[in-house]
Amino acid sequence: VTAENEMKWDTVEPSRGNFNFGPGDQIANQAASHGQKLRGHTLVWHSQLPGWVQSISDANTLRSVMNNHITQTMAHYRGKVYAWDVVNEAFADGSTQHRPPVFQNVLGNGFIEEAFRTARSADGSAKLCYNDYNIEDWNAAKTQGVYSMVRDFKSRGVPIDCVGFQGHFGSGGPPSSFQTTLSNFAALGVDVQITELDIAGAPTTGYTNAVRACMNVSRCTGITVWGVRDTDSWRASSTPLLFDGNGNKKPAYFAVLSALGG
Ligand code: 9MR
Repeated sequence: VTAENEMKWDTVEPSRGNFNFGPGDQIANQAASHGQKLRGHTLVWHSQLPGWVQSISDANTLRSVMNNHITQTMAHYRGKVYAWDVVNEAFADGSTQHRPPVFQNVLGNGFIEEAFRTARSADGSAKLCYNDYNIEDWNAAKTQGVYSMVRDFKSRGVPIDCVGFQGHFGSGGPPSSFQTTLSNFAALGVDVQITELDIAGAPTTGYTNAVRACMNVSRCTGITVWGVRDTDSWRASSTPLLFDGNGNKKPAYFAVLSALGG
């Protein structure tokens, strides 16, 4: 289970030092009472970031605000969240570079490393993941940028345990190189997961290909769909999920079940 919005910065720390874990706790409690594993989403992200953080221009202030947010949030969910998206979507589209605002602009290239180091100190048991979209195609610049970062982190002992591939696909499903991408990242010594899967029109072939790519890579340790019913999806008009608006199983549901081995 992943909280779609309830563990994001704007909900968790709407003003400096005032933490609101109520909405996230509801999800955590629901997951715990059903024996479901919980992913934490997300600690450091440029979006759904409150204005008071976006307007910080002093590096020392932003560094301490970022580290405090990570530390307090991970401490609250210690033992409940098995894996955290420590940093989400930090790379710019079509590029090997980080996107500018606000962490990169104010803290520079080292902010991702700092976030992961802080996260390891805050919770030594949770898996620490980098999560992004449009990094499924091995030939994309953004994929190569993230790959270089993970390789660098592993070579220097910066703590990172997993990479999340969001998997928001068009009707064609995953790119043909997706399995290659997953296995190349896994070979660096991290787990890989599909973290936010949805496919426009929910084609059975696209879902089957996404599940197979993960099943074929031994370090691919999870597949999460980004919502249950089409009507609740962030892209509802694309009907991208496994259940329709009435909660009925769609053909893609049965395709996924069969790709998982029944
Ligand atoms: O599904 C989320 C939607 O309800 C929010 O309005 C939106 C706001 O940014 O975020 C959506 O979730 C995003 C996720 O947190 C990160 N990857 C992309 C997801 C879809 O936009």
